[in-house]
Amino acid sequence: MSNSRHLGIAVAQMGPVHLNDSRAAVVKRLVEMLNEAASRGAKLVVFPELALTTFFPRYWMTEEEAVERFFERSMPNKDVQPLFDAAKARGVGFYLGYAELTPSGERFNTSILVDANANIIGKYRKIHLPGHSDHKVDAPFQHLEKKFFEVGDVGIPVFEAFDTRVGMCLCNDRRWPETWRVMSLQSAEVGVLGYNTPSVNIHWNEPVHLRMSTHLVSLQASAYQNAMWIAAAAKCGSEDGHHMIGGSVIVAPTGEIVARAISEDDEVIVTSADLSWVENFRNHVFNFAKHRRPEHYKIIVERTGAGEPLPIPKI
Ligand code: CDT
Repeated sequence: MSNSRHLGIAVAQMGPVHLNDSRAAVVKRLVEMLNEAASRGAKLVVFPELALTTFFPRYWMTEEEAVERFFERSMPNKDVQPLFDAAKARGVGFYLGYAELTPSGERFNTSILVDANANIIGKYRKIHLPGHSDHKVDAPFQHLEKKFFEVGDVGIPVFEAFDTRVGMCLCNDRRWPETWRVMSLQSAEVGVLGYNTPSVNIHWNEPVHLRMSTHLVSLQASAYQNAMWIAAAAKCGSEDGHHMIGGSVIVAPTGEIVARAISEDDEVIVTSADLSWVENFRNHVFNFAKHRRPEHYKIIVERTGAGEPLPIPKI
C-alpha cells in the first residue's frame, strides 16, 4: 500500500489465574509479556478481561465478598503499579481489564487504555453483561456477571491514541454488531478487547466446538464489516478445573486473522498493523457517508427485543 501507516499491536494472552494466585504474581506475568511485546515491536499491548484475578463470576458468593477479594478500589494501585512502571520504561501503552469498585460503591467490569507515558487515557465499562444473577444450584458453575456488575455507564467511547483511534469492549460485547458499528461510526481504526469464555455453556447444551467458532466469526465479520483492526486477548486454560477457550487473535479489516495464539497459556502474538487497510475499505465498499441508509435502520434503536414485522408499505 502506498500510504501505509503501521502500528505494532500485541495481544498478551493469559493462561489460567487460580483462586489462590496473588495479584503480585499475576502482574509479574503481565510485565514479562509486556517486555516481550515491546521487544517484538509492539506499541500497544492488549491484556484480557478481569486479568488480575480468576474469572470469579463462576463462583456463588455475596457482593461484599466479591468486592473484598476481587475488585480494585483504585488504578493503578500498589499491586498493579509495576505494570505501569514497565509500560513507561518501555514506551508502550496497554489495555487492561479488571473489576472496578467506584468511590461511590458501584461495581463495573472495566477496561482501561494506558498510553506510553503510563497515563490512563480511556476507560470502558462493559455493557453486554452475560449470565444471570440467581444461584443456579444444579449448574456445574455460575456465570454471575449480572449479579456482580452494573451495566456500563460510559457508552462505547473512542480515544485518540497511538496515532490512531481506538475503541474498547469486553468479551460478550464482541458478539453484538452494535458494539463495532458504534466504534466505526466514530472512525475507530482499532478495536481491542479481552475475554473469559468458558468452554461449557451452562445455559444450553451448546456443542463445545461452537465456543471457538462463534468467537472467531464474530471478530472476523465485525472487523470486515466495520473496516477495523481487532485485537482480542483471552484468559484461558483450566482455572481450578474450569476450562476457558484460548484463540486470541489479531484480525485485519479484510476479516482475515493475521496472528493467532496456539497455546492455552501465557503467549504473546504481535503484528505490524497497516492502518491504511481501514481507508481502503472505508473509501469504497464501506464508505458509510455514501452508502448507509439510517432512515431504514430506525428499528435498531426503537426496539430492544424482536417483535412483529413492521407494517408493509403500499407500493
Ligand atoms: N465473560 C464473558 O462475557 N463471557 C461470555 C460467556 C457467554 S455464555 C454465558 C462470552 O460471550 O464469551
